[in-house]
Amino acid sequence: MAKKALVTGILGQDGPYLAKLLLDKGYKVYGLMRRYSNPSFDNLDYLGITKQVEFVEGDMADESSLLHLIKAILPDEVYNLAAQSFVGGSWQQAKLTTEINSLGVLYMLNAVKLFSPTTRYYQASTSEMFGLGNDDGYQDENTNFHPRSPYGISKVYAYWMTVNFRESYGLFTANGILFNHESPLRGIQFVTRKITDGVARIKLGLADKLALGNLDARRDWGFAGDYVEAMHLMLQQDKGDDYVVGTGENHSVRDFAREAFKCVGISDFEKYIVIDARFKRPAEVPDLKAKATKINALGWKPKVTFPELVKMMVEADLKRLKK
Ligand code: GDR
Repeated sequence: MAKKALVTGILGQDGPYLAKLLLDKGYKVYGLMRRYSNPSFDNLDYLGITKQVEFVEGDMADESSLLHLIKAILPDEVYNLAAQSFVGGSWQQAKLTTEINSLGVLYMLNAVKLFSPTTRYYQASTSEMFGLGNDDGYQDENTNFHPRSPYGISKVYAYWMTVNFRESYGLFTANGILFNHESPLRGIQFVTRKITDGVARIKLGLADKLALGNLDARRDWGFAGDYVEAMHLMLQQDKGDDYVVGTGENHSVRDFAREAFKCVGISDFEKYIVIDARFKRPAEVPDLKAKATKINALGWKPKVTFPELVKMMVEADLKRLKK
């Protein structure tokens, strides 16, 4: 019988890539959806899989909906990708961020424990938990957490709850501590997509400036399509565990912009950038770089390089805007 996977965050960036991977492997994929008046299936459509996903209604903030769904589906695997995932917005919406990213995880784990304790559970943890974690120049599974935003704090709670359900009740749970991962499906408010969209607009004469915040922040950027393979791999192991996932290379926001402008033949790129304080954060995470040897040892490696990723995103935005 086909394995059943419940994917939350199905309309986001990672949900569609993961759903595609699981469908290709023969899974039946259930996608958790909130009750929207106007949901956007664009990202699933982009990968051509909207019709293959079975949508189920529920909300991470509504425990009873999750209890009901887990009981009804009895999934082999749950991938919890649902989140208020925008770090920059989490200061303004700290409570909502906590309800979805922290309590939602508690509700989901509880539903699994009560109704489907053999389900394998994946938690979308994040490098934002490290924050100012150490100054070794990289972060791995042993790095301490010092989150710098309500978002990062909400994810630390979820991380530990995921560990605790493993240790307390013997559930198979895994934390994927993913560093930044991008794609043409990335939301427009995140810096990479904001840059590639802005560069495409400037190239096509639709804009003349690109407003950004801190250009010096450094991130370890990989391709989302590669990272969903790591998620699946974690749940195929003998026991649940926690893994850092990243490329081991980092670049500044300025580097990303330079590379993106280079893709459209613009080298004097800084003249198009204006610094807008609204895009700076009350507390910044200055520098993240993964040491992913643990997941590498399971056979996972990123395939798309930094220049390939930037080019893929710029080209997708050019194509979209030309339409
Ligand atoms: P991040 O991603 O906060 O790392 O979290 P984001 O792309 O928003 O910011 C990356 C860095 O760029 C700086 N920056 C700007 N950011 C945005 N959004 N807009 C700007 O104009 C801008 N200018 C500079 C930021 O200050 C920051 O340093 C992402 C999310 O997907 C999380 O959900 C996920 O957990 C982590 O990646 C891993």
